[in-house]
Amino acid sequence: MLLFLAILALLCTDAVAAAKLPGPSPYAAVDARNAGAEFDNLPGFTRSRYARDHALITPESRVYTGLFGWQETTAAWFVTPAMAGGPTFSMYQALMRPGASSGMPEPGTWRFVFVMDGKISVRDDLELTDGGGAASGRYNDLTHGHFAYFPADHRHKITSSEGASLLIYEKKYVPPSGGVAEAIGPNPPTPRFLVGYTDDLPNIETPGEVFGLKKLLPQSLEWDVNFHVMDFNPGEHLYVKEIHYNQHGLMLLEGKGVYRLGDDWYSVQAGDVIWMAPYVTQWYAALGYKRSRYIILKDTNRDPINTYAP
Ligand code: UGY
Ligand code: MN
Repeated sequence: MLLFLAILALLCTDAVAAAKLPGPSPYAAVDARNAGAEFDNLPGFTRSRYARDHALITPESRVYTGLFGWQETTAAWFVTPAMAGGPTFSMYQALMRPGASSGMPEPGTWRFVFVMDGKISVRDDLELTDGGGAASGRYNDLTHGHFAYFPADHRHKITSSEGASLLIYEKKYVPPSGGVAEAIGPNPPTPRFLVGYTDDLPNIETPGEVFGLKKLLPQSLEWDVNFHVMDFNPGEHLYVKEIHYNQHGLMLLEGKGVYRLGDDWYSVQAGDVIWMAPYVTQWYAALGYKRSRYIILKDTNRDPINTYAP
């Protein structure tokens, strides 16, 4: 009996070792299955999907175009008000070549920049030609995980001497009114130019949920938006099967998993972008072997009757 168990153990060890060999594997069926998961160059195939109340935009669907006012930069737009469900924000990737510089957003529109790759400098101590904004500063060497918020009509410049990939969100600022204005009181502050680094921020409480949460902007009422960075270990998932009025623009920064959007279920991985309209059912489960991390826009601090029926 002991001899039998010893032989069995040896066979099992050999099988595991064989499965890990770098060369052609005896487990041809397993290899074929894995190769079949690499879809990106299958002619005409894409995981992207555009629906009435959500969209999944995967990397092979990105279309690059010039960006007005920017130098040496191309952009792929992910989310815009042109979408059928009427998002009230834009979300795009800006690819800055070495020596690139930014232009300004549309009037009345704030801009939030998250550095994906490469290095940028930002400054708002430019000569002010429109009378708006306060002179404050220059920040150099912003790399992955750094972010900057530029209030509406606040003159600024983003430059990159060696090139960078940026995730950018823009939205017309909705000032406080009604009950929010009353809560803030007279002479309300306005959102300010700020620069930060994601992993410098503490995780905040998420009662009833398991994921790690960082909010990149202050939570005070002058801000009409926040950006959440959410971390899940493999196997962790949203407990709430969320339905809410807020819209979302999400980029999966790390990991992979399954996203439920409405009645559809999607396999997603780092690099994928998701747009969620108000009220779309949403749920995520992280899978694979590494942490999932995503960044997500959430409109906040405003009565929806002001934001959606102005
Ligand atoms: O805050 C949120 O609405 C967030 N938990 N939603 C999401 O992750 N889909
Ligand atoms: Mn949500």
